[in-house]
Amino acid sequence: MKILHTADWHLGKKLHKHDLSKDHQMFLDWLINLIQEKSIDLLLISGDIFDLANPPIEARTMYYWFLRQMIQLKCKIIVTGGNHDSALMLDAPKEILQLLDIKVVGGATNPIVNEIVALENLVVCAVPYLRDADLRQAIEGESGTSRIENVRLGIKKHYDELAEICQKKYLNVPIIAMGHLYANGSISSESEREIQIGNLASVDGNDFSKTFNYVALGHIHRPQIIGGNERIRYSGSPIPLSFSEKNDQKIVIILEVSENKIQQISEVQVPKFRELKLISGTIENVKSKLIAFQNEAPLKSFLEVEVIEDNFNPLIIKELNDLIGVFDDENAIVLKHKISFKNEVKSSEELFVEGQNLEDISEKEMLQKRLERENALSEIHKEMMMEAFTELLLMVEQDDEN
Ligand SMILES: [Mn+2]
Repeated sequence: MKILHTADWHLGKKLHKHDLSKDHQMFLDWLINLIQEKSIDLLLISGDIFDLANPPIEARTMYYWFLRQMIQLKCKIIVTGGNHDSALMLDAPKEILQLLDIKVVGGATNPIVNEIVALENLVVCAVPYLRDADLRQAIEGESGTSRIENVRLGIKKHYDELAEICQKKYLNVPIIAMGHLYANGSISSESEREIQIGNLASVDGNDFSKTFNYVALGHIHRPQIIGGNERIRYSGSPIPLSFSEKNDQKIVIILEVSENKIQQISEVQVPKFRELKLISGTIENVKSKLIAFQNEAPLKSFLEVEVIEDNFNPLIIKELNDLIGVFDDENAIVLKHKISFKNEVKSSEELFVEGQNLEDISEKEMLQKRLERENALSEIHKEMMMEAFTELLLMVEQDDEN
């Protein structure tokens, strides 16, 4: 039996207002081929299928189109919800999808045993992203040292309960757990939204019971192994979702199961459908680099332009804006541009470099910048405000999703 682990597709995602639907379509076409070629029997998608709780129609169409291809290939699917997904939206068609060998677990289930999928010779604990309310239920009557510790304990307890059920009920079969969470020591990029109290309540690799022969994680967009443990992995997103991922090699993971054991875990590289590139230097450097730019990927490149000059000169700002304004190339699109002057005296009034878009600044960065201007506040007060703000943000986001 062959299992493919992927996560964080973020269908419907836009990068600086530019639609990534072509990137997604190319990935899905490639994935369908791979599943056919390698005769994959089971596909695990560990959360963040969609980028938004209420995704655009095109993204939903793409999702259902893909599910249909899997039915034709006789590949079973297990889909779990991520922090970007609406649990209710994902769950809405689950009854009918179940009939088609597609298991959907949008949000934590009650009873928890509904998260367990028993297949021939394999058991999957399909754990979705656990929201605050799910965790509060889990640890009711118990108290850790802090709210952060409680979140960690709640997650651990959820997995421990599933492990216990599996130990009793399923003997001598490999057991896989899915999850959408922030694991301790993982290296994130700029496109994940912070979860579980600003990532403070991280789960440790050792928190996962030894009962799980493999833990298929989602949430972090860079593929990685957790705590040096080969059996706990993030597949990462299959396409870059921010400029910070421009140099990442994207992958999917294939597990081979035979004789009731996971025999092999291997990575398959996802081809680069689109180049994301930083073009940096003086205005003259940037001009010549833009003219000389060659695109080798099938889709137009996305460029980030950064001009760095020594001395402040408003004419250079104008020159850059004009350059970007008329830049029209069949190879590339400039998605963002900015300029900075090395010798410029930084005052609190010029908090942002010229040309930085508001959408590139996270809510927390904005508050951070604002707090930097508050000389009367102590560092501790600033930290407390930031923590309270982080909690509020999380509440607003979770409200949006439900
Ligand atoms: Mn994600």
